[in-house]
Parts: sequence; structure tokens; C-alpha cells
Amino acid sequence: MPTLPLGLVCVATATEKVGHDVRVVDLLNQPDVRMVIREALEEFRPDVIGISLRNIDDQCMKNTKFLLDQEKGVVADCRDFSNAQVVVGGAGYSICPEASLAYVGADMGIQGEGEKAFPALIARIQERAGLEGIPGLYLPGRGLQSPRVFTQDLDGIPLPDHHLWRSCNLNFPEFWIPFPIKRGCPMNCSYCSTPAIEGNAIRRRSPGAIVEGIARHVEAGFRHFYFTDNIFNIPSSYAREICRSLIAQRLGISWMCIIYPEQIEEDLVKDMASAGCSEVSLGFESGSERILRIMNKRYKPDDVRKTSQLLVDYGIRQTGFLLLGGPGETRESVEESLVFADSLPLDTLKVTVGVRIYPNTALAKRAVDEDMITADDNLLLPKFYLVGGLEDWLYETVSTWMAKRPHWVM
Ligand code: B12
Repeated sequence: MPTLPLGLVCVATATEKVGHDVRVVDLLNQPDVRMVIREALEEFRPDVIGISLRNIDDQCMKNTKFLLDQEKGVVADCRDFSNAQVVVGGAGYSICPEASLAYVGADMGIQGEGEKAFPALIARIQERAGLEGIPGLYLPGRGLQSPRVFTQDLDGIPLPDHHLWRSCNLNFPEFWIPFPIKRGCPMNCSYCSTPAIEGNAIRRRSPGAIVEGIARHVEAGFRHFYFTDNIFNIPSSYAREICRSLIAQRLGISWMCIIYPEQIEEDLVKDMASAGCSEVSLGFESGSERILRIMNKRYKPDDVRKTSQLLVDYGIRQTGFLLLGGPGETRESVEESLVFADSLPLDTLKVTVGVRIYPNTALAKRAVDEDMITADDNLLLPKFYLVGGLEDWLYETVSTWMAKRPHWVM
């Protein structure tokens, strides 16, 4: 799925709302990035440039694509055509804030959500005042300047403004507009980077505000949405409220989301379908109860099976995910997962081999204990956990299974 720069548009919307002139430049799929940057900077002449570092890498163990060299190039291009301060932020940035700031050579970085911090920073730059107290601000070589703040009242920060999507590369036939609902994930999966990006306490917007934001997009002609929450269905009472508000408004939209296969009741799946949910990502990751426990998952294979069947019953398409080769994995548990995935009514299955190690996770600690990485590795350059001796066998085995299953991808 081609992605739009949602985080950047959220920050741009908030910056525009406090009265600044803003220009969004989407560098994805641009044949000549330097030229696009040059034209934008010479025409707009910004005082501050914000760059979203969404991805550090593609998270694939084989032929890993490390993406920060492109982003370093973008910072250098900005410096060639402008004297503005260059500030970086974004999901990828927030995972390794100090190391990625040093790597790309920007003037500053903001870890975590930027809707309040970025306009606050601009105000200080404008007033030529000190930078103390800006939440989540990093300076090169000087580290974190002030603790980050997780906004509790999400309704107090604006939803992305649809007019800014017009400056993005929307020339795909059926575009799924990314749309955020809540923030934070309390699940604490052993390998996940989300706590570093949005914290582990759930923060919600009111369903009314969500539906209003979507309705504004619908008026502007958008009909397909990707709800970007890590987990749409938790808490399920809130997910149902969102669905019921969407049903009541009859917006005629279709949407996708990511779900966690724990205690999904039939009523929720039914409401999701009635509200326009056409497809979900079902990230069950393993079919082995033992491996699920090691990953700190709260569900069992039976919960996954029940969820998968409910989705079929209500006509919602599903993409399953397997994450193989992590701690405790054996040939037997891999085979158990493949047999399990094969027995589910999935439309697509995505198989990942090797687990990207992110800082401050249980997986990183284990990798240090097992001498896979050193304790001082900042993990900006991608490192993967893969149980010793499994690698060749895993790729071969998954490839063999895939050969007869065209709906599986690795
Ligand atoms: C939804 C999602 C997807 C969806 C995207 C759907 C869509 N249409 O957008 C799908 C499933 C398609 C997807 C694909 C991929 N994803 Co993804 N995705 C996410 C997820 C769960 C949410 C991202 C999101 O939109 N959040 C909502 C927005 C509002 O938040 P935000 O982007 O973080 O922006 C906020 C702040 O970061 C900050 N900010 C952002 N930009 C800026 C700029 C400045 C200047 C400032 C100050 C602040 C700032 O303020 C924003 C507003 O609060 C994140 C995990 C996470 N919790 O973040 C992973 C995540 C971003 N994805 C990740 C990856 C790796 C990928 C893929 C490469 C996977 C793959 N191998 O295919 C692809 C790449 C796609 C692409 N072309 O970029 C990784 C990136 C880490 C890394 N190693 O680089 C993440 C972090 C998940 C993880 N495993 O850790 N993804």
C-alpha cells in the first residue's frame, strides 16, 4: 500500500491552525527529489523546515533497505537551497531520536507527537528565544532537552486537514487515506517499537470528533480510509462506539484497520462490517501458543481462529501476519505456525523472517543477553533476531510453502 505522509500532515494542520503559512511537500515517488526540494524552497522560502522520518528501514532481514541515507540527502538538499532551521520528527525518528538526529545532520529533532511541540518550537525560533521546555526536543550532541508530553485530550489537537492531501502524490486509482483514531498501545509485545513512538497508555478522541473529521474528508471526495491505530479493537467498547457513530452518519465509506485477536466479540465484528470495514490486518504472528507467550501476546491460537472465522462470516477480508525466527522458535514451532496459518480462511498471508530489534524492548534485552548485539548498540542500523541455525532452513521452508499458495507473500 502506498502511504501518504500522515504524521507530517497532522503536524502541518496544527501549525497552520495557529496561524503560520504552511507548505507540505510529499517526496515519496518523486523521480527527482532534489529538484522538488529546490523548487519548493525557492518559491515558498520557509523560516523552518520540518521533515518526517517515517521509516528508518524496511524491516526486512534479507536485503535490508536502510532509508536514512535518503533522508540525510534530503536534509543536505534543504541546506543547499535554504538557510531555514531543519527539524526532524516522525515514527522512525522517535524510535532512535539521538542517533538518527546525528545521522541525518538536522538542527533539531522532536520525539513523539509534533502537533504541540512543533508550533511551540517555531514560536521560540520566531522570538529568538531559548528552546527550554519544548517537549521531546533533541539537540545534536546534547540529547533530550525536555521530557516529552503525551497529550491526554486528543480532541484538543486537530485531525489532519484534507486540503493538505492535495499537495501529496494521490495519483493512485483507489486511494486509502490514512486516518488516526486513538494513540498509545498498552500491549507491550516483546519486540514492538510503538511505546517509543506514542507511549503505552491509550488516549482517545471522542467518536463525534472522529466522525466529523471523516465526514469532512467525504465532502471533499475521499471515500476509502485506513485507520492507522496499532490496534483498532481495543478497548472494544470504544471501537463499537466508533462503529456505531459511523453507522449513524451513513457516510458510505469503506475502511481498513489493524486488529488484535483477543476477545473479539461477534457484535463488534458485525458493527465493523455495518460501519464499512472491508478489510483488516490480523497480526497473529504465530500459531504456537508457546511462542505467543514469549512474544507477550495475550491471545491463543484458538482466539485467532475464532476471530478469523467471524471476519469471514461478516464478509470482511483479512490479511494474516506471521513473524518467524524470534526467541524460542524451533523447526517444530515454525511448522506449527505454517500449518495453523494454512488452516485459516485468510485472503492473504504475509510472512516475515527475522525480527527487527528495537531499542528498549524485551527483545533487545534478550539479544544482549544472548550476545547477538552489544548493550551499547543504538540499533539505528538494523539488527535482526533470528534463532541460530534456522535461517537457511526457514527461508527454504517458507518458500516451499509459498510456491503452492499464491496468496502468501514473504
Ligand atoms: C499504520 C502503519 C502502517 C500502514 C500505513 C497505512 C497508511 N496508509 O498510511 C501500513 C500497514 C501500510 C504500513 C506499512 C509499512 N510500515 Co508501518 N506503521 C504503521 C503504524 C502502526 C502507524 C503509523 C501512523 O500512521 N501513525 C499515525 C500518525 C499520525 O503518527 P506518526 O506518523 O507517528 O506522526 C506523529 C509523530 O511521529 C510526529 N511527527 C511525524 N512527522 C513529523 C515531522 C516533524 C517535523 C515533527 C516535529 C513531528 C512529526 O507527529 C505526528 C503526529 O502526532 C506505525 C507504528 C506506530 N505506532 O507508529 C508503523 C511503522 C511506522 N511502520 C513501519 C514499517 C517498517 C513499515 C513498512 C516498511 C513495512 C514493510 N516492510 O512493508 C511499510 C512502509 C510503508 C511506506 N511506504 O512507508 C515501522 C517503521 C520503523 C522502521 N524500522 O523504520 C513502524 C514504526 C512499525 C514498527 N514495526 O516499528 N505501516
